[in-house]
Amino acid sequence: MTHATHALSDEITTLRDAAVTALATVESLDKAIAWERAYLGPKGRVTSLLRGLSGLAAEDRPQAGRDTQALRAELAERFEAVRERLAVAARQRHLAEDAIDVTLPGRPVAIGAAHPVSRMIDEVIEIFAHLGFQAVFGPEVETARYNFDLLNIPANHPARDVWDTIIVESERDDVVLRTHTSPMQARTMERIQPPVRVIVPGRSYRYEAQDASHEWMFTQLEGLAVDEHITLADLKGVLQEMARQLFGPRRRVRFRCDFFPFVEPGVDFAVDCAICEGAGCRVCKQSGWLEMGGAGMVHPNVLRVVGYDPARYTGFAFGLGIERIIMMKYGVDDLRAFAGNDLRFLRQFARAVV
Ligand code: FA5
Repeated sequence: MTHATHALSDEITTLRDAAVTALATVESLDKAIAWERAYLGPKGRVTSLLRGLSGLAAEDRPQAGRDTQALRAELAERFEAVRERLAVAARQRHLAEDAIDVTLPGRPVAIGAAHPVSRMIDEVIEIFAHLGFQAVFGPEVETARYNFDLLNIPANHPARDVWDTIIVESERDDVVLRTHTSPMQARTMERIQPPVRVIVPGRSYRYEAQDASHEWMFTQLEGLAVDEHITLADLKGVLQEMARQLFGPRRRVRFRCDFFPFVEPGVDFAVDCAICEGAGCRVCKQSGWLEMGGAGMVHPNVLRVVGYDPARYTGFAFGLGIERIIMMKYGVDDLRAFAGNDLRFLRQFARAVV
């Protein structure tokens, strides 16, 4: 063995040790490939060694060639083993990360919920359905004829001022946003003959300053029943039943005289406060009663203009504020919250709609 082959064999041993040590620390596929490039690639250290063999004496070359090729083969084999191990580990990690743990609770999905006003409309529709009333809906943009004239409120009559009306700009000067749901009284009676039993939930608009109990847009519930022999006692019974269903079994209804041009007699009605059982509290402002709306026996003129015979038919009508019901039921003290779009308020009523 010549001096040159000795030196080469040392170099092979050193290179082998370095390569094996470096490979032992490789922990990722990227690093393994970098290692392969450093030792076995075209510019790698083993390749350079092979190239250097041409400088050896001819008799030394075959052995040196075999040794270097053996080193190359060994390192390639070791690299392949490491690469395979890392590839398997990476695949398993991937699988584990992607795996679905079916025992985990699902991620909550944000779905909408019905607005408290919509929910209360559904609730009253249900209550009145059991009392034989059908829900009907009418236009929010109305003519003065339905909003006023057919309700026994002629033009220039001072009673018109009671409803601060928002007038809709149009070619005609008699288009308004309905100030109440009462225009549906005439619209319904024009369409059908008695017996009539309808409720009308819907938005109403008034040119009104906003405060804790007034909005320019609010929701009313109208009720209308026309038949032979209907009396004020029927009105009271229906409203009392509604109050019981909404606020609890012991509720009572109070009527006091009031004036609305389309009823005679007219009343305002209140329900005794469910929160304090009539003793007086913050919600009923210490009165024991909660004002709900107006009502009365349908005025003969209102029956007459739609072609009903007031000598044969009588009826009752009522109108109340839906927001007001919700305020009483849940102790909400500011009506502006309903159209305020504050999710913290709305979420208190949210029951997921599925
Ligand atoms: C009326 O609107 C009559 N149409 C009710 C009626 C119908 C009487 C049938 C007789 C027969 P009034 O203006 O009082 O009446 O309104 C009735 C209810 O609507 C009020 O008690 C209140 O609960 C609600 N309401 C009226 N104005 C507003 C407002 N600006 N904001 C919120 N709620 C209101």
